[in-house]
Amino acid sequence: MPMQMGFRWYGEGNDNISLADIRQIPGVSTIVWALHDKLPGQVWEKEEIEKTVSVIRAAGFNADVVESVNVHDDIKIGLPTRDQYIENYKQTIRNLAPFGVKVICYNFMPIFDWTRSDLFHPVGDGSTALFYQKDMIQDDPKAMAEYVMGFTEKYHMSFPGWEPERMAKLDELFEAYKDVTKEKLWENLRYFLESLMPVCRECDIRMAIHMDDPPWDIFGLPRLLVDEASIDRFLHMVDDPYNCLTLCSGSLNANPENNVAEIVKKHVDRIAFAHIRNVRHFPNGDFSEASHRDCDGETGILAILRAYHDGGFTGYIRPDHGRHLWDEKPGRVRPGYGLYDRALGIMYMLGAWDLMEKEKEEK
Ligand code: CS2
Ligand code: MN
Repeated sequence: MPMQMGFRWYGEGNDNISLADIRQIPGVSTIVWALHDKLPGQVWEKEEIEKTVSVIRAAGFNADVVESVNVHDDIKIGLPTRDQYIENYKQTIRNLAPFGVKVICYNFMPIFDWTRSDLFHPVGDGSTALFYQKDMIQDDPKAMAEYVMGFTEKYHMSFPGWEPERMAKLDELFEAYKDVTKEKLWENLRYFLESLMPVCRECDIRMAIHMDDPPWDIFGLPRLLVDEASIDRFLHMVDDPYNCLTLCSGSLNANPENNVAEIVKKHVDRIAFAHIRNVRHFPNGDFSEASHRDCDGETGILAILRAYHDGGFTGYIRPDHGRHLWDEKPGRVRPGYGLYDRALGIMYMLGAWDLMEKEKEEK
């Protein structure tokens, strides 16, 4: 089974990009999807799943990867109510299985998903990209949340992990997390995964945790999946072939100390889903997202692709955030998820991959 190329799609009426557009990108087999109107903790019903999957299949793709089934805060906090939410999560896994879903991507970040200070920062060539200005993300989560939520309101888009229902209760959420130390959060993650593993085995669905983005504590909230040591810890903690990673190169390499290619070499068997994103670092700790071309950032895209290839990777891979190009202005594109740069990224990845395959055949 070769590696399979995916493309994240937000669904009909929720994404300016159509499946017909995606069909024209060479080599894409898999649509990475989700039911974006579901709140964390709700069961995904079979009829709802069927609706989206049938649209994806009719366009000639498989729907093997879901990103994400988001985890309810009560599970992360470790409240007694978590057991009901874990039961709901199991039911969602069971409901996804008959539709051929093989991988569920999720994250275990308290309160916020990816965090940036600017969603449309000039890259220098006329395009824009997501940007992180370190001194703007220090101690005031409200300012950052208002910026992101202001954007979502203005352009009528909501971002997964930034549900307005949750963001409206920021004070309460911070209060609820106040005693959740890093060790508690690890314990709560273990509890969650150990409960799910039997169902995952029965359904042949791998749980694939996404790296924390950025990979350090923000606003006093602990973050777990941040480097090689924490990834080792995670995989040992629940040492099960169904407990896997979504290895996001750009999230990890926001810390330039993280050598992503080395981590791929070490854990290729436990990576169910590869996110390829390139990052450009600035000396003051700021970073910008970049094109997938190796020399446009410092993440080591070619070394990473080589590590997947030579490691015999047979999982799913997708371009992660790209820049916004040409007519992709605010309001016309989901930040990080335009059509053009991700399509270019795919061609870059497949170019490198095809060449490595050729070299292997000739040997
Ligand atoms: C992001 C995240 O890096 C990424 O892929 O866009 O929002 C990611 O989808 C979630 O953290 C996964 O749960
Ligand atoms: Mn990612």
